[in-house]
Amino acid sequence: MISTNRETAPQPVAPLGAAWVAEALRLAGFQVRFLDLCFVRNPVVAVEAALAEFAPDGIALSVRNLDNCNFLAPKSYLPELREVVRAIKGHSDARVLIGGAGVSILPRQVLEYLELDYAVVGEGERAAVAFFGARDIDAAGRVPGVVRREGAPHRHGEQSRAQCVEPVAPCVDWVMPRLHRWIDAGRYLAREPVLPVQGKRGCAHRCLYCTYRRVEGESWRVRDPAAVVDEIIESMRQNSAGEFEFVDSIFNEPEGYLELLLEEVLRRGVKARFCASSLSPKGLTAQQLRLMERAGMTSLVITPESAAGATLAALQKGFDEDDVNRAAELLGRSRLRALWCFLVGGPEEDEETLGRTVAFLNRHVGSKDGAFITTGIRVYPGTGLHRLALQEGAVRADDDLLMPSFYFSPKLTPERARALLDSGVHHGRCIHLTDTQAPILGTLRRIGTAIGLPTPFWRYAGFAKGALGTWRGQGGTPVRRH
Ligand code: B12
Ligand code: SF4
Repeated sequence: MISTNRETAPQPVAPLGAAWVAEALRLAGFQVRFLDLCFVRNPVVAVEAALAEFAPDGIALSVRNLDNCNFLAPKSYLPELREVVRAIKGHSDARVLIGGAGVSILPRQVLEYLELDYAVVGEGERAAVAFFGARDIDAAGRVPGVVRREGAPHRHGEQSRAQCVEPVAPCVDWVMPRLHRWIDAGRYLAREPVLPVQGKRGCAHRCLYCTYRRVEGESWRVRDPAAVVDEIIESMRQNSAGEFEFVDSIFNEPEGYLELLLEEVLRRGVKARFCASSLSPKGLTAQQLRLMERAGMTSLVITPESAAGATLAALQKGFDEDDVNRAAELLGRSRLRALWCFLVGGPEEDEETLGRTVAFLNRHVGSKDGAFITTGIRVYPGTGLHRLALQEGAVRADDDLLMPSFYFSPKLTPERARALLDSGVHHGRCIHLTDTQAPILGTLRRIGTAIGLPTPFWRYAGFAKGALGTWRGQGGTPVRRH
């Protein structure tokens, strides 16, 4: 298993998905070696050395990110990945399978670009076991969830699976990912003392721009809370981790699950800190926030994306301005630190709607909180946003969208949006996506971790602004491809 992700901004993230698939392969009886490319100096050299040492029969490539989704400073990770794939092909005849979130979103395009034959869409545990266990490459290519590149070897007359991009059958029998077995968790913990944990997969909503359903599936599938807590306790012991981030698509859905999970944390007396990478404003209650505090949650990321009704409706978020304001009132009265995420420049965004978001930022992002601003929205095939972007001429019909393409409302410009935010928001608690890519932040994170600064690190954004002074400006110009 090769985890190919080398991005370290906004922070290096432990390869939980790759570890999960590796563990499933191990439990199925394969002898598995894990190569994490995140911190290696030269990925091609590292891969060649590992191939020489281990000589695998099968190679699983995990690709989390395709690009940085940054309209103002876009960067694709695929050219570097292609070098890695070429090194693999040059040194090994092993059966290769590629998977991961990035691959699940654009499987055919990724296969074409990398000149690989087989990819998995969605969860990898079952598909990888079946693929590597298949008696021949023909049978491997027919495993549910596996997508085949056009022209890849297959039996005469058999229907090509290149068009079949349905996610693999739901993973009902969850295994435990056991990060400690696969990665050097200490290297991640030295940069931010938090490890990821996933309590559920899927999302039943259909927001206009979103790809998560492609990666995780279209319905909620929750893990037994006891198993999630077992994993946390084991990770505290094995990795010496004290804080965990729930990376579920939405932490407070489906209804009732967060209560079961956090009650289990309390029942087992787990003394850890927790945060969550995505909460919906919809249906949030004061009781839930109190339970989160009691269970050890100290911060959360909440993702309204806009505070204006018209933009929320156009993004098909399934909640309105009142829901956002009500959630803000509740969070404002709690001890939890909230990072409010906004996508600026969505459909229907204009000076009026952005003005409502600016007013929200001034009113509700208090001294314990922060706001994270992303300008422009990455367009992916098959989404409602793609259809809209085609109608409005924001992307060309022949663009396969593998290289980053973005939507930005025709009623505003990114420069004007930034000017409105800079002049309208009366505090320094807004973090822009481009700011998080400043290399100096890596050093600040390491220092923060070494001296034991309390998390979340985004709370120090105001202090880091000086260090960012020289960096800002390098990534301020939007890139329009069409
Ligand atoms: C939580 C999250 C974050 C958190 C991570 C917190 C943490 N402590 O880990 C934060 C906010 C930090 C973050 C940052 C970024 N993220 Co993010 N993130 C996610 C999210 C919501 C969940 C990721 C996760 O951990 N899932 C849980 C694990 C278990 O699932 P998994 O990795 O997908 O693995 C499963 C399958 O993919 C598959 N699989 C994985 N590997 C393999 C290998 C093989 C061979 C096979 C067969 C299968 C397989 O099986 C696994 C188990 O079922 C996803 C969206 C999503 N729903 O997937 C986006 C997502 C992965 N992020 C994305 C991006 C772009 C980023 C950033 C680059 C954004 C930025 N510019 O800052 C950074 C990069 C950070 C980095 N260093 O890599 C994109 C990637 C797509 C793309 N366009 O490239 C996604 C898909 C969101 C999106 N826009 O659609 N992210
Ligand atoms: S944006 Fe969030 S709520 Fe909407 S479909 Fe995606 S994961 Fe679900």
